[in-house]
Amino acid sequence: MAVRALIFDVDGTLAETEELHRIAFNRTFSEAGLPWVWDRDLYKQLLSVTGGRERIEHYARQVGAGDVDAAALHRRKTEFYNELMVPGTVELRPGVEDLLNRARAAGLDLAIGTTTSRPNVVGLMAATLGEDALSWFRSVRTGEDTKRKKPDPEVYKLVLADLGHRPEDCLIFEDSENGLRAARAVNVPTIITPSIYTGDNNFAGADYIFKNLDEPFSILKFTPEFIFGDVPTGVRDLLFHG
Ligand code: XBP
Ligand code: MG
Repeated sequence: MAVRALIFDVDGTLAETEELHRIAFNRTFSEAGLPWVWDRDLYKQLLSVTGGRERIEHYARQVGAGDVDAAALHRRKTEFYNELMVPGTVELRPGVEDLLNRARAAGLDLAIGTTTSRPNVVGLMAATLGEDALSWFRSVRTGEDTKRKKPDPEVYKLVLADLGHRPEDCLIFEDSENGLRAARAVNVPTIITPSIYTGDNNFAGADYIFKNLDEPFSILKFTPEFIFGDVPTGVRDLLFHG
């Protein structure tokens, strides 16, 4: 397996950002005078709807408040999110920065394929790796670039078209079932690192499941039929120092 590109999901994969999203949503609702509070249990359910605006629309329909301006609420939420996204607030998940640096040193292409809004990616990069880190990524495709959100594979199709590599020469890193479905739809080998809200997702079909990218053999077997294949040397050398 000649790995040529690493493609990363953002929320839950690069960093545990969903709590910050949840706080930003709640601040938005409070400022707007809406009696909505998304606690962790409710947010876990709502995360099955990808895309913050779509999530607001979905919830508004659920509670019979279909007349809210979801787009305006989502714009404000993105502002709150990036006010919160300052250095020290969020850390990259274990092993992520090290992997990015080793992949760059090995001459691999890096890419991002995410449902989240572009300002959130810019903010996360600046708050964790520094302003110029976004330039490490040859392709950055976000929620604004797609009509359909994960599990639709549109975002990963855009990334693959940007990169020009064969799907089998890439690796996708994801944290959720929706993300895995999108990745499998474009036939790219997928590494799952479950996140705080996705631990009980169905990851059947993932090529590898790791607790974190720096713990190669703390394999969490989520479904009986998940048979952990041996990590090919090429992948292990790339991901886990051989
Ligand atoms: C996760 C999502 C996003 C975030 C909120 O994206 O589904 O909607 O929850 O961000 P990823 P927005 O594909 O990175 O896991 O409010 O900007 O959508
Ligand atoms: Mg994710």
